[in-house]
Amino acid sequence: MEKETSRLGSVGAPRLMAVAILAVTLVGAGVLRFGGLQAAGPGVPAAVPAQQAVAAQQAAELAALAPGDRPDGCVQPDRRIQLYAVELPRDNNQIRLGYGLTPETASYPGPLIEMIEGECLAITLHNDVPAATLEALRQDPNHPLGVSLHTHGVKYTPASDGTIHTDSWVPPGGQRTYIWFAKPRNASTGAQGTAGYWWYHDHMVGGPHGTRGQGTGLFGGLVVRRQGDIRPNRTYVTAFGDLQSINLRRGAATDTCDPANPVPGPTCLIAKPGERVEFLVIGMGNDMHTFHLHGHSWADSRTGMLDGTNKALADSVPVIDNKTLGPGDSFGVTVVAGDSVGAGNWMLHCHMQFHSDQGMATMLHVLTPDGTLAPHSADHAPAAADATAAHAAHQGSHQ
Ligand SMILES: [Cu+2]
Repeated sequence: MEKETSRLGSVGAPRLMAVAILAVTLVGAGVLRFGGLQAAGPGVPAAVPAQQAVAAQQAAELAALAPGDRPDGCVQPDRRIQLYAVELPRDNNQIRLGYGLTPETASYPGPLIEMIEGECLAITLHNDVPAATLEALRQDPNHPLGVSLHTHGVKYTPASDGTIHTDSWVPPGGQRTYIWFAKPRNASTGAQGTAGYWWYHDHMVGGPHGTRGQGTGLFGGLVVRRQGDIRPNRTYVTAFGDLQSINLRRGAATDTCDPANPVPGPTCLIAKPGERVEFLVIGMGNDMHTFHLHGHSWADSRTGMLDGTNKALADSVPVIDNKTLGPGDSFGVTVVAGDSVGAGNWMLHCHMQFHSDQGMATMLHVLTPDGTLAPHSADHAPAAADATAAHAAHQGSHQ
């Protein structure tokens, strides 16, 4: 408990620097990546000319954007990152795509993008997905082949909408810059700002709504924070989707932690006792779900943990351990891992019972002091093969 107290005691002071946060994303794994131009450091002289050329090209590209391509209040992007859409290895012969800050680090879900209110972000999307793959995913032979980047929650103009009807998509081999503005709250006008938990996704692959893009992996989480928000130690994105999936996986495939040497990632949700663990929960596809986590509860707030000792505030925000999620919804959940209960394996699942029965379940592993998983005996979910069979049976009942 001593460790936890000191950790929590230190969070009262704002941790965000006044400068725009770097292109740092913390993807479930807690891995820090530096995106965009910052990635290539001055210690690599050979890369500098190329880097300068890219910077010059991007500066020209941004300068060419009409003023109307920037939302009101976003004078210049404070920060820019590169985002790559790529094809990933198949999963049970299913095509998998992913976004990454580099082509090599693409994943599903894609990188967590963090913004702070007031910040303007330029994201250059590169379409590295082979045309043949996009063709295989196409639902209508007349639909153009391309990918896009569409987001929720923040401000953008039609040029950054990422849809076919605004012609803001990217053909194979192409690139396009999207501009997002995390507009701050304005108490005098009543504008509520953009702080909160959002998601981004393709809106192009397959057909005009990007249904096949999301369904094959082109999605990720977006968090807009405020100065002074209590920062998490780790963030995991959990997208609940069709086929009883969490991040497009179900059953045993949702949890591949090595008990002796667990490596955090989309299929290995781990935390040390006392860490603030943030889940960005996304509803994809067509079904309703619920997000339920055993042994933990959270304040159902807009931007995470509540700060301070304001009783009226604390009492106005419900504390819950289960939350309903519809298609397109997103919210955030921040818990103190193992609070009062220590190391253990805590089920995280959809509480629509037939969904969890069919494999919509994984675990938050609160680690032992030696960094391993606490022992647990029975499997929490059916094997993937069983889940597939159960799913097939369920889908059959819907035909
Ligand atoms: Cu569900």
